[in-house]
Amino acid sequence: MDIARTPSTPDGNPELADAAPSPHEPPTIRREDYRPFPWLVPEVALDFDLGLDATRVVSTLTVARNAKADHSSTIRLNGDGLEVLSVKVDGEMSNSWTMDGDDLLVTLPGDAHEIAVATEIDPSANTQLMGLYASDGMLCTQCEAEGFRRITFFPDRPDVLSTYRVRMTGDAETFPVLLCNGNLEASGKNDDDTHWAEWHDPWPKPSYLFALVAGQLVANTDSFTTMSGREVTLNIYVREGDLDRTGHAMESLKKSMEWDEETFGREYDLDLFNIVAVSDFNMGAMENKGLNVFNTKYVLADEDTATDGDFDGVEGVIAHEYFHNWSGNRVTCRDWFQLSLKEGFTVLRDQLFSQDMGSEPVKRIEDVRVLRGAQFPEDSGPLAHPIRPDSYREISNFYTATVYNKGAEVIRMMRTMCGPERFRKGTDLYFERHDGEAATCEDFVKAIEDGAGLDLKQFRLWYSQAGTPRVSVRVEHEGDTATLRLSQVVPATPGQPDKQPMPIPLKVALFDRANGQHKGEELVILDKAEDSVTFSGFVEKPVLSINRGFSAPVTIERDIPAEDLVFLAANDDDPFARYEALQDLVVRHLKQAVEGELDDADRAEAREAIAGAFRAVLADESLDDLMRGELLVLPTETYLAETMLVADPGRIHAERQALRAAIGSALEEEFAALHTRASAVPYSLSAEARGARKVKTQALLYLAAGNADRGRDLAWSQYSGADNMTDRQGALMVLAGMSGIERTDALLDFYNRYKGNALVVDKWFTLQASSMHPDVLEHVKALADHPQFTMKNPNRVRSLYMAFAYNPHAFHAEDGEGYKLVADVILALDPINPQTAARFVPQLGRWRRIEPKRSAMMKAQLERIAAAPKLSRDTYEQVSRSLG
Ligand code: 0A1
Ligand code: ZN
Repeated sequence: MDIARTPSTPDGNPELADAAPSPHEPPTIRREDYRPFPWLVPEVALDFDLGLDATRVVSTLTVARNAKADHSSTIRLNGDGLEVLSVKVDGEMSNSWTMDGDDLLVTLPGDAHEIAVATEIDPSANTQLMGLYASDGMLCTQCEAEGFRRITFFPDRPDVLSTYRVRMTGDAETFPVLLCNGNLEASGKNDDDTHWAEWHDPWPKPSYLFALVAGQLVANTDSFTTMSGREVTLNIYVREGDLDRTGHAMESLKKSMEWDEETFGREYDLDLFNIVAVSDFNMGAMENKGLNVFNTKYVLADEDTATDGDFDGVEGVIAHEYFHNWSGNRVTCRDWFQLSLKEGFTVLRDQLFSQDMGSEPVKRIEDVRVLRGAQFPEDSGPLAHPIRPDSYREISNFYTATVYNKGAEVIRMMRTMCGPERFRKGTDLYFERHDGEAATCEDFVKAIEDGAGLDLKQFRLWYSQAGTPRVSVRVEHEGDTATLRLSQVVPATPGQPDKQPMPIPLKVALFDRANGQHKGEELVILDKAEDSVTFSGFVEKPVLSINRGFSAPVTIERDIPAEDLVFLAANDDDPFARYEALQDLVVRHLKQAVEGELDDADRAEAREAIAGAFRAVLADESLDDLMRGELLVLPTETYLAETMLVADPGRIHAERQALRAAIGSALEEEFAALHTRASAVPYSLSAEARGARKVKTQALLYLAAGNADRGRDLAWSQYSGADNMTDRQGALMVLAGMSGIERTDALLDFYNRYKGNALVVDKWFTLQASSMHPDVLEHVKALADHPQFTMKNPNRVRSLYMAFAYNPHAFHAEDGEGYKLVADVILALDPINPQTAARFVPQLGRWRRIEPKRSAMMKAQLERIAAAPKLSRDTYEQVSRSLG
């Protein structure tokens, strides 16, 4: 998951956005056109004769008319790039079939039949990494969303549920391990050098949950006893040299299994749970029934090669995929428009899990930072869509921060409105009602409504309306009464010019400024365009703390003086609100500075106030370092740009850097002392030691900005003395943004130390592409010629180019070269891996929100891409929406 982006030139066609649809325009699929499939496919038998360059597949489908659907005497079996070798119906060769584009249509005379289709595919030629593909000498699959049709002909839609019996045969040396979903029922050797295995998955599933893996793998094996006393064998399969880095993933898996039993009452339902790590993977991981396939990035971790953030990533993704066994697999989606049914809910589940495993407030801050960094820009741009979209051309483009992260926020709001106990009653009812079914978002809302006893009639608008609501809030005070005046606007988004007010649950507290206390938190639900709430017992005007815990995914415009923000930053007992007050203080200052509203004296005064607030954070002994580290993070350039109608990335970068330097020099001794204190804490995975590592690198960043020589020296000593990747990467990040021989030496040392470890080499590329160094663009161009760079591996492409595209000062280079580079990447990658290529488009798609000179260059690059012949469906859709 993880989660998951282009151009005009003299040869571009400026008229393209208005031109008539091209003959190659991919069709639009609409939610309202959903119809049940005319045929049921209760059983599937697959026979694979495996080879890296040629794999033969015979699929035998037991089909029966679906009494609940319109009648049709043909069955449409989706295919994608497949050739038919033979078709049999009820055991006899058949010629009552035709092709409709890539799909196979078979005419069936009766109500129940058996169809057997043979095909042959070339996994090594599959660079899209969808369907069956070769990765590093092994074979693996990725079928969500529409990859199964690249393996065999099938009604490849999530509402067709079947039980699968799979036989695999392959060379015993090349493929010693043969894995599939469910349980291994039999295996054996043949007379030649091949062997075979037969797997059966008793749980009916849609084709997107099918998986197969074959290759030279070793397993870390463990077990888990479920709440009803069943023993489940757990395996994490990796390449031989990686086995000693699977411990954290295994611990995370066992914790996830236990937590889901305790928190949601969900027990695992097979005797075997397999995870396989592969190095070529488009996303983070995949929840195939009983056989999760993972990007190595989310399995392998040890202290020498993985940062604390990587450890958290492994724990979160392991949990996410495991939780899908109920929210996704036992109850799946009726159609792809319902994707948030499984993804929003599962993201919420993994967030709650991680909150329970570590620090709840810190996890909440991190999740909100992801939402603001990735989802808010999506919601305010040309690609905005509701969490339950109404149409798409390519479903891969809808695995978005909106469907995942905003989807999770929407369900979190339901939970906030009813409380965890009632929410649990709602989810219990949902699982009970829909177990074994392909359900809709509406089914989920209804179950929460009935089970938790909530009225969600108006709340359903969160599923259909895109756009981040803006809430304005003001406190008025008269006599002993404080009145909270609230209003909301849901902004227009593509295809949705007019919006209705939505219920917005806001946790609020009113602080008495004399004693720094409040009389209790209240939940205010703003469900009208404008409303007000009164609170009595305030002799003085109180200080408002609102959207505490980020109770609603909205932006708050609060009319509050800077002193009150400083007050909240020091006194708020809600850690999120405290973080928010500091962020607001910084955002407010940087906006004014960027927009030219400050003279030198104003600027100095604001910087002093901010440095003062930071000083208080450094000195506050009631804070733990994990939280202190969060409070010290400056809002990102992307988030700052998002708060402005039209942003000037150059000015944002300059002002933010200058503020960091000002804080760094005002608090130089404090940061140096913090660095010394934190450096004395020995390595462990305890919260204390993790917190120390976090503030240590924060301190370095500020020191380097305030006093370059001192920062560089300290970074070098942190780098060379590091006994773990968190410290080493943190120091290298600081050095990579600076000039000097230390930068070159450290980068060279890092590469030589880790050049055999692909995940760490990815870090080496990323550190350079995402650095604050002024010559990033040149560095990235040179790195593209590095012998370890390849366009065929998505992790490597992301490590260099995605890091660059999301590095605002480099991407937004004044001469437009960053835009051109990203457009070149999209065009070069599109024929190899369209899914990954399309993920670069949204960055260029931000052109309307950027100052005019850069905006024109961004748009021109989008037009250059649009004019290219033979664009994939993925990239075509993203580029045309971005220009539309
Ligand atoms: N369901 C997975 C995400 C996923 C989606 C598509 C993929 O195909 C390339 C892979 C993974 C999840 O939410 O973890
Ligand atoms: Zn998921």
